[in-house]
Amino acid sequence: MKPDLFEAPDYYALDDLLSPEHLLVRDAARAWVKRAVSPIIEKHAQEATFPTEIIKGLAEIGAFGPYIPENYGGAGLDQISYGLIMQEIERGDSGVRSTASVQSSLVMYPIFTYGNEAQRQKYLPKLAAGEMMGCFGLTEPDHGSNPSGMTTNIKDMGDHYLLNGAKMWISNAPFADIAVVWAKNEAGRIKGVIVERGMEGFSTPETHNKWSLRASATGELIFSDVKIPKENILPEKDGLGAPLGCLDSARYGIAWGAIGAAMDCYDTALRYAKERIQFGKPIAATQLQQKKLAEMLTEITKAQLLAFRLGQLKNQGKATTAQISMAKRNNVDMAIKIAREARQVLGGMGITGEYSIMRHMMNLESVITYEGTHDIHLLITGADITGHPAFSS
Ligand code: TGC
Ligand code: FAD
Repeated sequence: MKPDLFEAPDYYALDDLLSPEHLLVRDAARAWVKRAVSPIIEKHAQEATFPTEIIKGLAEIGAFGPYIPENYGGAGLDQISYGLIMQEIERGDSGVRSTASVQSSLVMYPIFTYGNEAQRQKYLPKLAAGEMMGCFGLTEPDHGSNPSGMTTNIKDMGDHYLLNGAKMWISNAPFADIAVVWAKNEAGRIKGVIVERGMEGFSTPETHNKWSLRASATGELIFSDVKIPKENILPEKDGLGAPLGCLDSARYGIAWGAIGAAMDCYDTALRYAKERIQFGKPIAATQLQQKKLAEMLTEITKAQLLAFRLGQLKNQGKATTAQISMAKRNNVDMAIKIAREARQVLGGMGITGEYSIMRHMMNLESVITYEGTHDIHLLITGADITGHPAFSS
């Protein structure tokens, strides 16, 4: 792979709106990605292996629980810093950002928000340090966009629960030490359960043959009469709103993350277009390539402003689920379109692993599907503005 010469576009001087702390956090993450992710990521993607060697570095840049308070091991940062970290990591690879998103928003967030003090003390510091890794099980083979139909269940056996069922498409599952799993109790109420590796009847087979997120480990969670101690139930919230609350946080991070992937594609295409000579001049001097590049930068700039304003609202506790959906949907769609255009700017070279663009493009096919598909986010906006949810008849 070519050396990482990335320079971030900032056409509307967004850096002027960032605090010294935001800039410090962003620049540290940016430098770490150049140093630790760019040199190794293409090989991992080609070989479909998860880069375990970066876990410690992710913890060190504060990517595990950026907004979790410091007394639980988190970085105690605000939501814009969280977004900037996700942007920089996804600039390197969406799969690496996935690992950070899952650990922070889908494992640490529910334990912090819906857990009791003993659960927070037991899990959060280790998760923040990367000494323990987690995954999040909501999706099932027959219930993806519609998680309320889940059949994974817990049965009260007096001094413990019995967990049965299966989850699929679970990021980090093959190596996670714990899983935050959503299951229905006998009353049909959705509860959060912390399942630990090693519990009898719990297995995590890996999902192979992915053409997307190849440097992220994906798997199933299978529960066959798993004995769950009562203290492993998240006590403070139940119902579908509990996992959906986690998704709000993760989707917000993706709205920023996608900008990183798009920036990397744009920057690569711009550099290539200036260097590549055809018909006696750089292709950057042709109107058609300028149209592509100018439109990419316009869309990135709009996405940056959307994410920044959403971050302000999130910091004030005012961001709604529908606003988050709009940003996730818009920014991922923007990124995937830019990846496709940028790939064309590089001609044949665009399909090789010498450049990051094709990897980003394939990764973004997962990003546009997970955490709510492109269609589902449109329907969330539609329901919000019309008052008529159109998910089911
Ligand atoms: P609906 O009737 O709308 O809501 C059910 C209950 O939940 C409440 N609620 C929320 N609460 C907190 N935060 C939110 N964001 C909430 N949204 C809704 C709601 O008020 C209601 O409460 P109550 O008390 O009235 O019961 O639910 P629905 O069944 O109609 O579904 C709505 C829909 C389709 C939008 C939802 O199910 C959905 O978002 N589906 C998409 C599923 C999804 O995003 N799955 C993601 C799985 S995790 C993942 O992909 C990780 S990828 C990780 C990585 O690698 O980065
Ligand atoms: P389906 O729900 O079957 O949807 C198929 C198509 O139908 C989509 O285009 C969808 O938009 C459309 N559709 C569905 N309902 C409607 C409707 N009412 N109206 C119109 N169109 C509709 N899940 C987890 O729980 N944890 C994870 O860590 C996790 N990681 C993932 C990692 C990867 C690489 C991938 C690919 C997925 C991951 N997921 C995870 C699962 C992901 O959230 C689901 O794939 C996603 O929610 C969509 O569910 P589905 O694949 O079952 O598609």
